[in-house]
Amino acid sequence: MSFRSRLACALTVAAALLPAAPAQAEVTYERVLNGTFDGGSKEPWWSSETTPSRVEAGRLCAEVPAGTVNPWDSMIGQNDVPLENGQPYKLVFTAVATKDVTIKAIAQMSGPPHTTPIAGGADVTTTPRTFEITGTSTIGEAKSQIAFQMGGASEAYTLCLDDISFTGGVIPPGGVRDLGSPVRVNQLGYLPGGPKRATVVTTSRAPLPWRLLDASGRAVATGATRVFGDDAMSGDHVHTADFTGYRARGTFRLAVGDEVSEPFEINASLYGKLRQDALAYFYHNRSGIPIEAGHVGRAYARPAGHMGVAPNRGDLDVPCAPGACDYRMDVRGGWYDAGDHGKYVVNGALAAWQLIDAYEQSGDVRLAIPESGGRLPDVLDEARWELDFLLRMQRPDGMVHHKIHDAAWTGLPLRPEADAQPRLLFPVSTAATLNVAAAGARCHRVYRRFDRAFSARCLEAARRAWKAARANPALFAPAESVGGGPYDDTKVSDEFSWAAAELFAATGRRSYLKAVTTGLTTENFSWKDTGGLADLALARVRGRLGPPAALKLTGRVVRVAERHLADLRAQGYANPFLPPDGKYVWGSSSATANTALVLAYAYELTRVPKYREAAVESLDYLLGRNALNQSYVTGYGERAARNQHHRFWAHQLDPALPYPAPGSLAGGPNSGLQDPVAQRNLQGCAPAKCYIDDIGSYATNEVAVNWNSALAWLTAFADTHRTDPHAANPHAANPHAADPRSAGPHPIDTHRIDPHSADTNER
Ligand code: 9MR
Ligand code: 9MR
Repeated sequence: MSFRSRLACALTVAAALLPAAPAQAEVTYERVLNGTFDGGSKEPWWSSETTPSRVEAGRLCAEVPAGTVNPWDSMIGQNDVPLENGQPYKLVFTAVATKDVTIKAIAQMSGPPHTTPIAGGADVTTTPRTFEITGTSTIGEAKSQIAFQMGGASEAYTLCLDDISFTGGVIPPGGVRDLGSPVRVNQLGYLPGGPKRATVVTTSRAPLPWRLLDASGRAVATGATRVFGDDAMSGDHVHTADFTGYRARGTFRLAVGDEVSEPFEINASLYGKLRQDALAYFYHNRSGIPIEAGHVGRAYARPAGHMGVAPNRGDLDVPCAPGACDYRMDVRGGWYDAGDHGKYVVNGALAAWQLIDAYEQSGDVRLAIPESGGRLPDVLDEARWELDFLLRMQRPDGMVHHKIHDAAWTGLPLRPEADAQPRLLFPVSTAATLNVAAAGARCHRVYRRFDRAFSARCLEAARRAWKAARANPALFAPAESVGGGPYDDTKVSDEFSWAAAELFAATGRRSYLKAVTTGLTTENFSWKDTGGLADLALARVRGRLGPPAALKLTGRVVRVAERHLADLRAQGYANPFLPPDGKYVWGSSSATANTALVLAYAYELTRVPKYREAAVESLDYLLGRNALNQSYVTGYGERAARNQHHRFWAHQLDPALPYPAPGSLAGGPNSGLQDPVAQRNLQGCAPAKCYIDDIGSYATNEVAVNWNSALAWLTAFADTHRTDPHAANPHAANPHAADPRSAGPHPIDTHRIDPHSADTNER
């Protein structure tokens, strides 16, 4: 029932922008979602509290009670169905019941006065019949309701509905979107010593003049666009404008004809704050510790979540899910995965790994966290919060539990400390165990110089995990999951390989190196595919590989980077992520950031400037130079996401709650449209446009630890490579610098550098 509130939708139908309504619609728009119940889900259909319903054999079946009075006392319905005044509609459905009954099928206003422009009766029998009800709407309401009314029955019966379709209207689903200026820029800005390009949406087949305007509106540079042509992922015809040569600081806009971009900065310290905010995300989302106003400000402060204070059941003594095991574990702490309150080892380990790797790559940066100023660098303090949790998920035999989350899905909004659901520990898995082996080994190598005891614990856990995974190589987390995400994965050769590479990097033992069977490919890496991380782990200890193997490794990274560079250049919006099947994935923003990370690695290994430039230019896409003129990062850019799917940062649903904290990366366009808000509003979207800034769209607009770790990594890289590449980095004095085949001394090999000296920021 509470879908009413959950599906609050940000897009309003912009009637004024529509072409004059034709007498007859030229396209038939389906207005209901999930009318066939084929996937087994009933979302977003609801039924009255009196009328329990479920999906059964691909139909929605409801128990209609006896003894209610009004037709609307027993209903099945769907909300947020648009009605346009003057347009004809057709409601079609198949129904069957356990006895002959007459029900009402209607399209109506969902609130008072419940105007009902379309209504009809249906004589339902014990054999399925298909009904068709037509009518013309007399109201224009973007959020009307389809309902089947069964109240007033004298005897209880079961009613089943299937193949429900409601067609009509001329406004495309989701309305006409206002995408703002066709001149698309990085809305945060550009580094003086970095690439500066914009993308212009235009039908023009000839170059157009552009003007770079300073804060007073004066043109400080001019040039002509380059006609790019049709951009496949967005469906836009675009030009690019290149003002890389302009290096002065300030606030600017780019103008093409009368069209002016959002404002942006040219500034060398551009990424300093974002780098910190992207990392602050992790403290904000810690479980098991109060989030203090002193660190985050009053709006974001909250009591500790899941520490056993009612109504929380707490993570201090969590039982196994039925059948999983017969013990309880203390699995407090860690970070919440995303908008939900689950804690998942595979994703958590990847995010912790990425923060540690960011530290190795870019050094430390000051964070507003309770541990700041202690013996660990701040970034490692934050990663340790998760590492401690990961170690708690390990059993004495070395195997690691896959995840811990609520027994049933909770609704939104919900503060962590108010989550009353029982928490459950799910079975151990090979993948989770190997993730702990990998993260544990990395922890050992990087934390050793700061905290030997902790580092030793990490290595011991990693070795124990490795042995346990070898003994149990095929324990897989299932794809079905209630109350939390599945993070299912049935191919673990890649996890074995990554863990082996990290264990080699940590210990230098060749037997681990022999177990590395995967390398970096153009598919990069994700929580599910960690094969490429083996190469990234080895790259950090290249000096230990010996020149031939080091050379081969560089070759692999460069080959993959070349492909990403080509993909970036082949796209009008300069995104290094180009899915081979043309479909944007769940969390595509992180795919962009992690693809850029590979470009950054190629730069570190070769010092060839084009890789650094491409990595930095990738940030343009995330920060507004894209098909939707959308910054996917909260608080950064005039048109920044601010309604990400999050149970506490749920301002869109409850004004007393805060917006997502600045520096939070939205999942981004996702061709899959797996949530009702995306389905309602984005039907037929071009891949790069399948995104909506609505809290209900978890498939396009959630946040997640593994996505923010990617943003943190990339912004730290951009921040430390802000100026001229060969002057900026203290390690750039490599005589073989520009030679990609060079296996000479290299900063990426941490055995040769002091991580602190890589820090060009404060500390
Ligand atoms: O809030 C959940 C989000 O974190 C997950 O990524 C998503 C997919 O598993 O599911 C969200 O929860 C929804 C659930 O799947 C179905 N009922 C509505 C829940 C809240 O929108
Ligand atoms: O990031 C995950 C994505 O790769 C999967 O396709 C999707 C569906 O299983 O789940 C995503 O992870 C979500 C997790 O299941 C629950 N917490 C929120 C995560 C981000 O949406």
